[in-house]
Amino acid sequence: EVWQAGLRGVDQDVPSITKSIVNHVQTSLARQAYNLDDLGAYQAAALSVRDNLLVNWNETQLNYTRKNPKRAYYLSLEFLMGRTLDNALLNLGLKEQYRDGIKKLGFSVEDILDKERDAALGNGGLGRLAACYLDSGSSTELPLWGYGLRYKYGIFQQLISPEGNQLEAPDPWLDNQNPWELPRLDVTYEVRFYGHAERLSDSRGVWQGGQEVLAVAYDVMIPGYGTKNTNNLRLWESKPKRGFDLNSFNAGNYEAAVASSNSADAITSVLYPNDHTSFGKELRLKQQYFWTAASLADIIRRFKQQGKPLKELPDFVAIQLNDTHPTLAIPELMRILLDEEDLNWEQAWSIVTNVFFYTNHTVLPEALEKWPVPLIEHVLPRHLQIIYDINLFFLQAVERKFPGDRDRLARMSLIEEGQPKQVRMAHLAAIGSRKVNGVAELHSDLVRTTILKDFVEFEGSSKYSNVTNGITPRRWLDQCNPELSDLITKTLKLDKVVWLKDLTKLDGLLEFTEDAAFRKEWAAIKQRNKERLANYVQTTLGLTVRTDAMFDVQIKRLHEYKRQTLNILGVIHRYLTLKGQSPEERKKANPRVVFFAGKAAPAYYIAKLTIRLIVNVARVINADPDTKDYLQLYFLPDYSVSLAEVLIPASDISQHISTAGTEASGTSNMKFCLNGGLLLGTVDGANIEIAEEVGESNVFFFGHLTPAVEDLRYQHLYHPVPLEEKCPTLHRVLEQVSAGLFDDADIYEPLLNTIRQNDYYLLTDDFDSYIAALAMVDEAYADKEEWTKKSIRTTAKMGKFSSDRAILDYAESFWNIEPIPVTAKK
Ligand code: DL6
Repeated sequence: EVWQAGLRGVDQDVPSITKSIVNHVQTSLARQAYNLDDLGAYQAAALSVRDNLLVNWNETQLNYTRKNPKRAYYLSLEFLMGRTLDNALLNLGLKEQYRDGIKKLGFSVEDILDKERDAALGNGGLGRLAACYLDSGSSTELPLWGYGLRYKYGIFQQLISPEGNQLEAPDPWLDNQNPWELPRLDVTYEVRFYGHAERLSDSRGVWQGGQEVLAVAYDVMIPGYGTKNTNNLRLWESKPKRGFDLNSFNAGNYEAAVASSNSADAITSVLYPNDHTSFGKELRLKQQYFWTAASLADIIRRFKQQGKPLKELPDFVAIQLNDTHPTLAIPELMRILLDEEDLNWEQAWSIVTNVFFYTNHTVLPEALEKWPVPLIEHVLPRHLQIIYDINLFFLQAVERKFPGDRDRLARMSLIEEGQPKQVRMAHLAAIGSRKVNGVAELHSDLVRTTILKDFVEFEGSSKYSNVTNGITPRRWLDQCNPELSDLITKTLKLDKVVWLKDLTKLDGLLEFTEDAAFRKEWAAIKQRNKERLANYVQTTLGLTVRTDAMFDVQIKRLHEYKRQTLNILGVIHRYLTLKGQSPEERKKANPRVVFFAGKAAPAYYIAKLTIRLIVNVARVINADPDTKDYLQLYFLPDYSVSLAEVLIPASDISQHISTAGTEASGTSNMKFCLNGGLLLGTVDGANIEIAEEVGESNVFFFGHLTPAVEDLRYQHLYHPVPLEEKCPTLHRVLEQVSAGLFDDADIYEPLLNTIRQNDYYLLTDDFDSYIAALAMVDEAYADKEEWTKKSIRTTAKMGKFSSDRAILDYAESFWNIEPIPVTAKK
């Protein structure tokens, strides 16, 4: 009773909020009101909001413990969360109260929101998807936890040198402390590396010696929208098991004394900044094992607290593998069940193959993970034995179904022959999982018909399915575009919570497309969002953007397959065309401002050269008095979730122009369309499903289709046609770049040669239809009323792309879990 009486909620009226912020200033930050700056005000406000989250988080976890439902766990090496304060305020429904409270204390809520650093523990789409899924898991009240790594340094900060080169600086995001995490210094596990493994019987073994490292838990609360449910994201930090080696220290050998502690700390020190490449580095392998071993130990400890036998694990636990990065969880669970729990092979394999689910996020060959056998043998000797055993039993089964088909056995083996041999992680993930899915219809078809074709033939197609990605409408509309959100609420005459939790309700906007007053409000909001972006560019770069032009945006990781190069060559084509016109002719042009943002992997030379080209073309174009009224170009450095929140609501048209069949889904395409931006794209990934929803007349498609790609590549190799014959327009553009119109002559030759020579990504095949599509966009934009109608229709038809739909699909079709709402206290 004393405890019960002591338990309190948090008062949420404005006076209580100001009191709580002041309290945190004094007691948590040990600061005084008279010298409090925006950063201090942010920290105190964040701690005050955190108090609310903690109450909900505790109730949610207690509720799970009491009801003991089946739970799902999302294992992802990346969670690209962005900022938390604004999102937490909106999800808790406390934005207005905090706005008032903060104002009463003499601060502005916008200024203090701006002080938060992004949590940038991810590279791009895969990590941001994981963050959207956590938001949706809590909002739909599913018992879903995330597991990841607490990198000390997130994705690097991107700087652009005066010459236009990308430079990288570390991202010490934890330097100002992180009010959103709860260190759980009592939740720790020991994780072993190296040492030696022995077989004790056919299936059992023992693994000893080597290095032991501690995994320490940090919990991040994930508030749901319109519910008290607040799930958990558990991030692991590596720590040495022993501080340092006292013997070496006493002998005066300080370096040796701290060596092992340094190597333990290194495991979670930095996020690998590669997107779509697998490098086979030992530290990366250690990250993957460290994280999967700690997460599994935690999941099994929680399961065991129920006192149930391990064979019931699949009735209580579903584990989603976000790409192949956590695939070591499969041999690790086998190791635990065989070596520690004494189960036989059949029992263990049956549990494993009913617990795991695998999502593939790319079919690009360079991104499919393979680990050298000698490296696994060195770092994880027992796991290599288990992988070999899994492979043996699996290939025996394949041989029984397809007797004598040796090529098939070689193709399907977990081990790729070569110097050295390599373990194919996608094969291991596929055979160790209950379900396998791609992330958009086309992509899932490609998974089934290309990289995992043999597996579909062997196991049957019902295991291989699709879940099209989604995005959370809370962050990607309500938070980033509050005016549009308010207009929608007013127009639909629905409580905001209703349509933000059932996005198909946006459909109701369709009947207003013919309402001129509504269109005027819609267009005015777009205009103000463009001014907000222009303001951002003015304050951060000191450049003046004209806001009466069409805003054309391409923001994503720099990669050849995403074809930012096609876009910049299109911009140069437009520039050269304008230059060739008389001043009178030029006046007919539709003014356009083109924005690029995105990071290149530090070692990706061609992608970095593309950035340099964009920056230098921008320098020339923006200074040219003949054209600057018709064409402006900006490369915005250091792309982040927070920058996307400013760019996306401001776009009239956005570009998603990957070579057909290469972009698994894309998710920024969904974000732009949700905010009433139209889409210019190839027939690829989720672009296709967006067009199915909004209607082909509201998107601008161009380029060759997926089935043509292989043939075209074959033609390039065996029947090349000189560029001046094949595509004279593109030839003219490349000649100007080579001649040094934008930078030193020759500097871009390596980039241009990828197009002139092999052209793997088909720029020469798609350039003319791309230019034609850009012209169609110009023509459509000239009729502003019609354009606004298209914009409204686009937003109205985006219901399918809510991440709530996607997560509920995983919950029902894969994990078999149900919503567990936090019940009101008695
Ligand atoms: O599924 C999320 C996201 C997709 O939207 C992108 O199309 C896809 O390129 C991306 N894939 C990766 C693969 N990386 N690895 N490993 O990031 O996933």
